[in-house]
Amino acid sequence: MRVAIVFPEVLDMARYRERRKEFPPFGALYIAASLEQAGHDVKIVKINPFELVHDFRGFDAVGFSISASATFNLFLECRKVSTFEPDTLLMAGGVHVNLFPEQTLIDLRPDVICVGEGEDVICEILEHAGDRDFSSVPGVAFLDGERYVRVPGRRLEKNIDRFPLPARHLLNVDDFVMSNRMSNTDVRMTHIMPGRGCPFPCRYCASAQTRVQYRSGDDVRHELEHLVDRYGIEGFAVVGNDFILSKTNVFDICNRIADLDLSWATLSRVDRVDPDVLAAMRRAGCHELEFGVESGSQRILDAMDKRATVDQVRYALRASHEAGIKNKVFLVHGFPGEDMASTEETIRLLDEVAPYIERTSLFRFVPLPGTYVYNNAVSYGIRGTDADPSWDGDWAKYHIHHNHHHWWGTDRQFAELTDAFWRLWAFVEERWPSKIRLEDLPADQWLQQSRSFAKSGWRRQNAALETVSI
Ligand code: B12
Ligand code: SF4
Repeated sequence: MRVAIVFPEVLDMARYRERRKEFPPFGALYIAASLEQAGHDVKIVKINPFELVHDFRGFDAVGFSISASATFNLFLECRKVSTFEPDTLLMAGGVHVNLFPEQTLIDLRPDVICVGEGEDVICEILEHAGDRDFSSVPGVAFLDGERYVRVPGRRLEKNIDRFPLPARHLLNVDDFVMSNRMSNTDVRMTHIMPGRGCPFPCRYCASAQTRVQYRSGDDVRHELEHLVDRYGIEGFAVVGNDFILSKTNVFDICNRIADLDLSWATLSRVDRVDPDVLAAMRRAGCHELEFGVESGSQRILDAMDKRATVDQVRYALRASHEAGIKNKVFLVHGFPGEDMASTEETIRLLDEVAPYIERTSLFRFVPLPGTYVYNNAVSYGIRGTDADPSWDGDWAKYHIHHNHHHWWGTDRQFAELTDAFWRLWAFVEERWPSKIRLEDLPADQWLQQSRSFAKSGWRRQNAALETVSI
């Protein structure tokens, strides 16, 4: 069958004008690879706020890969303004679908959705493209008149090594091989995903407490060899959650890739590093560790349920630096409870550990759908979620770049928070200057255009639906 998989292209918001690429859409590429392995003819189609009209005639099936809630309105608009054959099978999957299955069915009107891992499900869905009876496919959901039908019973795959490598060849090479991305070097690099899931409970993160699936060192090596042979990569960056969840897995991967002589970067929590793991990573070519530090205030770290301490931040940065690895630090400012005092604590900590930091990335807190904060919006005083009577249908506001939204607290608290953010921003900019000036950014174009697709006055409409599990 001819299948189109549609994904939302989000250019780096910090370099929107340069159309600088982010990393590739792994969800779309993994299901595309599975489809190809099953003998289907697959095309990957990008959408963005300025390119939404597509002609899908000639495709037997179209799959929407809704990788983040912030992009849901793009799909709604694309569905409305694009052309489909009357009998084209419409499917949807991805993070937003996993969080809001019924609403996706009601709003986007696909024939069927996949809730969870998609590699096997999408192939089984296509086996039923003719009869349109999906009731025997575990992991899907669909509408049957006024009934929301969920077919449970699909377990997460234990051995994800068996999934084919992401179908990168369906993208242009410059969509996934880059030379300006590896920690201020010109190393020809790409991104890989050595595992999925995270057991930690951070309250601002939509990946919290998801089952972890590891790939073996052999499988990661196999992917890297392919990337070296076919695309000439000299390095890679790890995408996903924290790399160092199982030290056994990290040693396995490091041992298997060390002789490839690649330079690489990865994410880590501050509490996961020790001298042995750092030495093994450095020997295997690790060039930069990107630590989720988030805050220098223990009160805020505890409120986030980060399960990490300020002392662990100090230790991790120093130990990594001493192991010969460069450090990048991610910061989130504005979690509920943040104020000028906690911001000052962050500034003091950064000042203290600055000798060990090469780069920083500062974000403002956004209550992402699927997070603990979002699901407990009332107790956090978070406004404007989809469960709120004032919900405006604007999913684009859950974009984490340049988001200066007033999410929680009184006007006075927000004014203090805003002052505190700019104080932290000025400190970070002075110490680790970015090449662009925040006030010059045109990212608003993306946001404004996306927000214009919000269906104002939209309300949850699924109250009348009967839910059936079969
Ligand atoms: C890589 C990544 C990115 C990359 C690439 C995004 C992309 N298009 O794939 C970049 C850097 C561009 C990015 C940007 C953003 N991201 Co991001 N990103 C991730 C990350 C780390 C991994 C995603 C991934 O590849 N997962 C692995 C794949 C295999 O899983 P998957 O996508 O769920 O796909 C599987 C199933 O869902 C299903 N499936 C998927 N599509 C389809 C389609 C069909 C038809 C079917 C049948 C099945 C199916 O099958 C797939 C294989 O099993 C996740 C965190 C995480 N660990 O999941 C955050 C995450 C998805 N991102 C998030 C956010 C907020 C964003 C941004 C909005 C941030 C921003 N800039 O403001 C943007 C939006 C970009 C976009 N285009 O969607 C949030 C989403 C939360 C939410 N509720 O919206 C997450 C969960 C981060 C977090 N921890 O909170 N992101
Ligand atoms: S922020 Fe990192 S450690 Fe925390 S839940 Fe998300 S992926 Fe896991």
